[in-house]
Amino acid sequence: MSPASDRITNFIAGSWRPGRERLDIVNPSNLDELAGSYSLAGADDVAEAVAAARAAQPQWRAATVEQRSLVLDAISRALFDRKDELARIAATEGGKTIPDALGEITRAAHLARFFAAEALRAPGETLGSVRPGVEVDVTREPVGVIGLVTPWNFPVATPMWKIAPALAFGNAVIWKPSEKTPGISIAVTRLIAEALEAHGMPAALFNLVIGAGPNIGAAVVDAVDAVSFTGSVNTGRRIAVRCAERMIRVQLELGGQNPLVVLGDADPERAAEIGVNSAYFHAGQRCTATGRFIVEDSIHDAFVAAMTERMAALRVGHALLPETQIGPVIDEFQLTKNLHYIDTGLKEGAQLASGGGRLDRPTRGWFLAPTLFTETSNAMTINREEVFGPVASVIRVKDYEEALHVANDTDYGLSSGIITNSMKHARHFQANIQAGMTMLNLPTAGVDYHVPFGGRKMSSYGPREQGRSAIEFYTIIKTAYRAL
Ligand code: UN1
Repeated sequence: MSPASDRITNFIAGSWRPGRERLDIVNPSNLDELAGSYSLAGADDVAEAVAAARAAQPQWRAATVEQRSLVLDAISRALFDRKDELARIAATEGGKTIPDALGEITRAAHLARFFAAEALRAPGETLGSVRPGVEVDVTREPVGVIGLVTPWNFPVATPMWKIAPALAFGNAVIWKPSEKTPGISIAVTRLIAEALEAHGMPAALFNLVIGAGPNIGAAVVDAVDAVSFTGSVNTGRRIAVRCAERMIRVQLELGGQNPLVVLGDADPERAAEIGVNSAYFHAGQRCTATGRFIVEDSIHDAFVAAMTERMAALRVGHALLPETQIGPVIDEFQLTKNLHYIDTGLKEGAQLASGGGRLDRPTRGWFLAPTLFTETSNAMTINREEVFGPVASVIRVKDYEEALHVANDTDYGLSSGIITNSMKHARHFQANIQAGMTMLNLPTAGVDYHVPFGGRKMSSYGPREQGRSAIEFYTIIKTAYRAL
């Protein structure tokens, strides 16, 4: 049940297969070290995976809710039991610090446990009819074979908040993770396949195909019954168009340009502590990270001073060293993109308050200094687009009303936040911010696993993920009328 060699990468129709093209992953904390050697699936692998998943799904659909719950519970336990081994893989290939990786894997284990319980709540209701002698049942059925296309930045938790409800509600899965994090995807697939087989279920219910979006991702989207995607707006839009053409359901979680408002009554030290976590932890590679600090004039200088002091003390380095707080960005593509945004910020007139360039460390890695711009306007490119790196800006505003206006003046609407002690402003902000999630005196990033996750505007499309909302996407309603 385990891949015999490094290069046996894809899990298709219940068995591990070698792919075609070789895929080498370099450790982003040390470019002289290979994190692993893998291989990419081909489009015919996807076709075979979907056929096998389709053939296996009726048995899973017919399983009792307890059987499904037990499989989810076994996945949860395996994640808890193997968290150290998994964290090391995630840190080595993805540049996450070990505490970050452990936090993510623990979150994934809790997600699987949450859906182990949800699987038991046979959803549905019986209603009276408007016609005498008739009853109506509203029941939920699995959708079929779900394609999950997931990113590298949360390579365990984001997939698990799709995989767990997909399986809990009786679907089969084709998983196309980012080809930047194959090692952790293989490790997670192995434990899912083991959990299925240990409970007498076909491992072909769960398939892993590793490859790039344009060929493998597209082949998945063209063959499954529904697609849940987390990633960029451009890719998401292409997937949504294709799903609309095929008239299958689609759920997208895309980017953010998340605002964190700091009002004048806040404690600058507390605001900076929240701000540093919000913008820079995990090298800012979170769709929920703060990109824009929208700061009232009266606290602006004190806030910037507290931020830069804390930023100077941040320990950026090799992800596996215990003292490291912030690891490298994932790869050269991402680093180049981040540096390009920094350059654009400077060209458009922003001032650098901290960071701004690459860092040298004892190992060669993609280390970027946490970067803070000041004197920025909301019209600048760095404040309109999602940077997806350790880069954030301060926008100075005169009062709360202007802060709210600037916060909402964006194409995105994923997360948001405000730091204040004013009940009046806090309540007004939470009621009027155009975002899917909003935080009071908390970082914009860092969410619970048992409540809905998602955004508005260009940040999300389709029903919410996580919590009790997840059932909307992963089941389809049937209305059954009965004359007695
Ligand atoms: C978080 O902020 O805790 O890609 C999670 C992302 C999201 C997860 C954010 N899917 O950053």
